[in-house]
Amino acid sequence: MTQSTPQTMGQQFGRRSWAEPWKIKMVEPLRMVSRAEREKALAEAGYNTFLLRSEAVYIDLLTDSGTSAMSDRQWAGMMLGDEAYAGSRNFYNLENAIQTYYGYRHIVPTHQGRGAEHLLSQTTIKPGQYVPGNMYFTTTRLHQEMAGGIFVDVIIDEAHDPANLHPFKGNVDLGKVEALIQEKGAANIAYISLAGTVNMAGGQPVSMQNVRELRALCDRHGIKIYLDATRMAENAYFIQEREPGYADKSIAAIVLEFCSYTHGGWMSAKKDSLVNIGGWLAVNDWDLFEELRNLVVVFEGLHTYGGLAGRDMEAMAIGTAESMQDDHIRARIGQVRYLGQLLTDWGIPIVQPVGGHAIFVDARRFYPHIPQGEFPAQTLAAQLYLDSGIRSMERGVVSAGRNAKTGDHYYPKLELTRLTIPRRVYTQAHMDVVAESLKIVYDNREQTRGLRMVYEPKYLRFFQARFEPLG
Ligand code: PLI
Repeated sequence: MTQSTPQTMGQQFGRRSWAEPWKIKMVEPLRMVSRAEREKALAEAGYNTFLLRSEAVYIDLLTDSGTSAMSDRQWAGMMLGDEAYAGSRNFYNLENAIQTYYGYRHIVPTHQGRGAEHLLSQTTIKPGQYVPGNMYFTTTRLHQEMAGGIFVDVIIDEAHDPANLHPFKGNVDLGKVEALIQEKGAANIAYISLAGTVNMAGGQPVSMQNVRELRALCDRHGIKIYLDATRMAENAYFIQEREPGYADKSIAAIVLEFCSYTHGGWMSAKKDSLVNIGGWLAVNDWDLFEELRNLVVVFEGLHTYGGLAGRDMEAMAIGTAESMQDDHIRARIGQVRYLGQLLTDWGIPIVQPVGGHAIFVDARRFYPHIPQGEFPAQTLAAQLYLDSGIRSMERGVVSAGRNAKTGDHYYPKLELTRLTIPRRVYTQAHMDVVAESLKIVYDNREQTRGLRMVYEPKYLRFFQARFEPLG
């Protein structure tokens, strides 16, 4: 798969730059927002960056979801949309791309990742069953719980320590899975919910050895593994870089091998696959596919469009192929690391090693004087916006939500503020601005006070909760 490009030639000649394998053809102007405007906008948004209007944002690092710049080829694909209600040719192109790059047999398109999570949860979880996963993700766990499942975190302990330098902090602790099987019985485990690069742990990867061993363990007990493949191409980069035997394998070959150890997977194509909307669910088992294909028409749309326009499926098919190009991933992770290195050099506490899609600032160490109940990571996101109009996101106690049974806050060990880098959107100079602003906020940390939550929605509260400053 690796073609001879300036990137790979650069490697041969000993150059180290991760420079992007593309140039810019169209630009979208950014607006600088004044301090007075930022103060007003933040207060109106209840100190929640999700509630800011994007017009009030200068550099938007809220998420890498649906925020990618599409390529000229993807835009050309949009013009080839076959908007037939049934049997659109774009669906077959998408099906072919998923079968080629992820290796799964039967494909169901969905409008985005959580649509797929909904269908998978409803068809595979019986109420009261356990769903072990390598750390929770917000929408994933909620859909599992709404289907009656009980999420159990089986990620290795190192993942909960922001300073631990384990190269595969997304790995499943096989001992924890074994213990759960012994305690609850294999029949009471719905499936293993495995994520490639673990978002909430800081974009941390899973090794090939780990998934291989997990599969062997699951086979002994007849348990299925379903993969959240949302950032699996990024996971493959870390395997290529860090795992013995994979340095000469392409990203595409690594993804294919990894997926072969799982029974199916789902995707928020808004991340790796470089589109603004779209997702899918794919399984190898025909009977499960039959159920999914039936259920998708209830919630998403016919099984050949799943809530998407034909043009969206075409852009997704093309984006899937582009996401597997070695040069693309190298530049993608290179940019994230560039920002991470600046912050590390300036002594700002971030999750190490730097992961795939974002820099996660360790808000506990950033604001040691703000207790977790006063939302240090939410506070940091608010302060960064106030300083420069840069939008980030809380990934701590607010995102973790409440235990559905007891009603108590979950208090995760990780209290993080995420600076998420959209794909192919911002430049190295933008990364410099982000680092400079964070440094100013860090220098002023001692004067900063926390927040109080004044409105809390029932589901996924981080999206719409409102806060007021303390003190
Ligand atoms: O936002 P969706 O519904 O397309 O996908 C949900 C979803 C599933 N899995 C993982 C690992 C995600 O990161 C994810 C969505 N993530 C968002 C929106 C994010 O900002 O990270």
